[in-house]
Amino acid sequence: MNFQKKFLVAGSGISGIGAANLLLAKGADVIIYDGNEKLNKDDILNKFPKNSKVSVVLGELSKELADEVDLCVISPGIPLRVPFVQVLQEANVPIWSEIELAYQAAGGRLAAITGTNGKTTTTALVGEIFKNAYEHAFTVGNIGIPYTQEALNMKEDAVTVVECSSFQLETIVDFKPQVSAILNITPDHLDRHLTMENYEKVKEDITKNQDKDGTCVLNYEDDRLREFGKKLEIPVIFFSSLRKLEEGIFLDGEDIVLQTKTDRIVFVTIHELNIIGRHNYENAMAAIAIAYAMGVSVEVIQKTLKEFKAVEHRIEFVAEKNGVVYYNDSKGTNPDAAIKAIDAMTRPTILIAGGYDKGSDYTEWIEAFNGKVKKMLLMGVTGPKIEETAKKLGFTDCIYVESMEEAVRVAADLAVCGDAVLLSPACASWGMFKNYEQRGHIFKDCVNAL
Ligand code: UMA
Repeated sequence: MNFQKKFLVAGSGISGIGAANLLLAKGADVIIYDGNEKLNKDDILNKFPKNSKVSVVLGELSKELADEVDLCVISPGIPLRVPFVQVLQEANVPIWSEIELAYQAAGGRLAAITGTNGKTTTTALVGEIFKNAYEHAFTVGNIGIPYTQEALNMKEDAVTVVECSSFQLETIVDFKPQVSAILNITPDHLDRHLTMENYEKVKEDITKNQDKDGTCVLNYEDDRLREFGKKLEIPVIFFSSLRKLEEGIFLDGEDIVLQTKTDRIVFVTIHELNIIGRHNYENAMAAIAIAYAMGVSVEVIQKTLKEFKAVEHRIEFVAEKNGVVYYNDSKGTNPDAAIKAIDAMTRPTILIAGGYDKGSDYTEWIEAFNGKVKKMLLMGVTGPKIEETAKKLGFTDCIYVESMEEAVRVAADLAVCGDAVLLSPACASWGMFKNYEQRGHIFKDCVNAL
């Protein structure tokens, strides 16, 4: 692609900085735009080498500036309906996702993973398999390392796995992985995508440029994905944790088995894995299917599966204090993810929940408490909405807390030997914390300080 253009990079978070650095390295002119006028321009400029061809614009975006730029690379956290995007659209400026820019600049082969839940664990596992299989392997995307940050290091022999959020997929153009995967689709981010149909369509777009040389890995137990897979005109590998498939990857008793037209390969038994819960067996199956479709040997996949440990912030064991076990599931940012954490609990549980309002419905999550949750400590703006739903379902043991410090202190006071304390908010962290990682770290610090 031709980089001798004027690019507007929207957002000065890690994606924006990654995108701007890539463009500068290619000789482009870059304007970084951020809607937050309280940011300090020099702080942003200091992230680049001196005399870089980069300038910073904060606050409102003028029509004159929009007329000057050839292309906008947008950070995932920016919704398309904000006014400055409309100014750009009126000026006919193409808008590219940050992952589109990285894709255009990178070499080598690519696997891309999306889904409402499990995508970080699956991406991390595929990344480990690639690391064990290839000399130049990369793990990037929503997992926390911007794809643009590494794209120029990806030469023709590179093998990359990218975790894709719906936010990132919304503005792809030619993005074309060899192997794509959609793990599941349940309600999330409806404040941004507005309807389930929009959200599903954006996720399914991960396959939109793939052809018969590519493969798509899909969850057979997700009704919509099953139907989607049957209509896809590219090879599909289904996985299922609930039934044996004629062809595909599934649980056969305690074995994870791949059945092809000609072969039956037993990859691992679930007891050999270090990740627990049915959702994690699904993540392992998806990872096996992706790696197998990318051509990794059975032996390398098997070895990595046995070594791989749970990812931070996902039902992560923190500590045992006075017979009470503390788990950090800060990545439980929507009801469906939080149900998986509740399901994995084997002790009476004090639950810390609540946060930013993404427009989720909490009914199924509270129903999943199933007598296991003794008390729920609520924080953030969703507290009253959660309490209201809980009351309707007959759960009345709610206590409001103002901070994570207070939540952990109250939980420790209430817990008795044999209980679990679980941070699994069912909500995003925004508003109280920078991100779910910060929320999880603060929780762990508070627990360790008890
Ligand atoms: N901004 C605007 N206008 C807006 C909104 C934001 O100018 O309307 C600016 C902010 O002022 C800020 C910048 O945009 O300066 C932030 O950009 P960003 O929100 O895209 O954040 P990044 O730091 O670039 O991180 C992003 C992802 N964040 C989001 O999608 C919200 C990270 O995913 C991802 O790890 C990173 O790119 C690298 O790819 C986080 C996330 O919460 C973990 N993802 C969601 C999830 O997993 O559910 C989708």
